[in-house]
Amino acid sequence: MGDPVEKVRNALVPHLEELEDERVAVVADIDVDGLASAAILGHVLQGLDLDFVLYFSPPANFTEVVSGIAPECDVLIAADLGSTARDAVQDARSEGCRVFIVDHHQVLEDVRPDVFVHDTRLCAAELCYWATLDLHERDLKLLAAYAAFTDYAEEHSRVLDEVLRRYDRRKVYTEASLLDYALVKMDGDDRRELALKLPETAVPELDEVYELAREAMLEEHEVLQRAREVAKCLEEVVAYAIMDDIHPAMTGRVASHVAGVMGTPVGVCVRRGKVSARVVDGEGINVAKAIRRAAEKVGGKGGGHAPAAGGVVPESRVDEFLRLLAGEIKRQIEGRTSDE
Ligand SMILES: [Mn+2]
Repeated sequence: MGDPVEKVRNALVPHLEELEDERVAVVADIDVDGLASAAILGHVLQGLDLDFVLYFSPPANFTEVVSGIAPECDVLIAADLGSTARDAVQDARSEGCRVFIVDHHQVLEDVRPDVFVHDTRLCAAELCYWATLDLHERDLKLLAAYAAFTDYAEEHSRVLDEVLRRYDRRKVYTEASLLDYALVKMDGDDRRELALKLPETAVPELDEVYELAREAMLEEHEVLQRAREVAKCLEEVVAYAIMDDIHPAMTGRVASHVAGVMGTPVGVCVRRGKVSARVVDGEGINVAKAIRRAAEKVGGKGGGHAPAAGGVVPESRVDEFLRLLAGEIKRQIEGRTSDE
């Protein structure tokens, strides 16, 4: 596969440099990876003196958000999104919009953007970082490093490596975590404002980040306490909590927490038919694959990364889905054991 950094280095530069009067829209995911991607792309587009707007969308709303934006722009850049959105990309292109995608999610269908910067080994912000490197007027490594950490994309990250040689890891991880929590309490306007500030302003200087992070941490504390009370176990391999009233950004945190508390390799949180799953201990388990197979059997769908994935299933069939999922995980574990 080659070195991912060399593969994407400056890949976006010629495509951005040839833009002049085009209206550019950046659509990024709502987590730190999306925020840092938007911050890096925003910095570059500003430097090129282009007309651009930053938008944020969770993956589940991407198609809808794109259909609203596409008529208003000439170039659409999807960051940390898009790899699984064939129809949205097609629709935008048929509106006369050129589509650039910078993403690290697994490609399951034939998406055909005009420009595709893709590698599953680096987080999207790091792909944005390397793909625009020669256009940076400031050092943006720290932003990409925050995302590599919060997206669990540390293994192949070159920016995180370089940043940790320069700074103590407590600084890097604390700032990344503060952003991660604060984002839970932010709306689209807050995120846009923050993404535009970040290339110029250090996280410790951002009062709003501390205030919102504290609110989110308190909420998480309360949610995890309740999760422990409702958590149940299936086949000794999956722990799950069904919590319909929590903030959507809390589901991944609940999933890993219940697994840790119950001592299972996989944790799941279900919120109104939306599923989040995390592998906490179980090398070789592919929870994205397990979710996809179990969800399809109950008329839902799913996907993501091997250690962290999500899906949507009909609310009336959640119990059935969870049993199927536990069966899939169990099969994966047993398959692996028999290979050894
Ligand atoms: Mn990401």
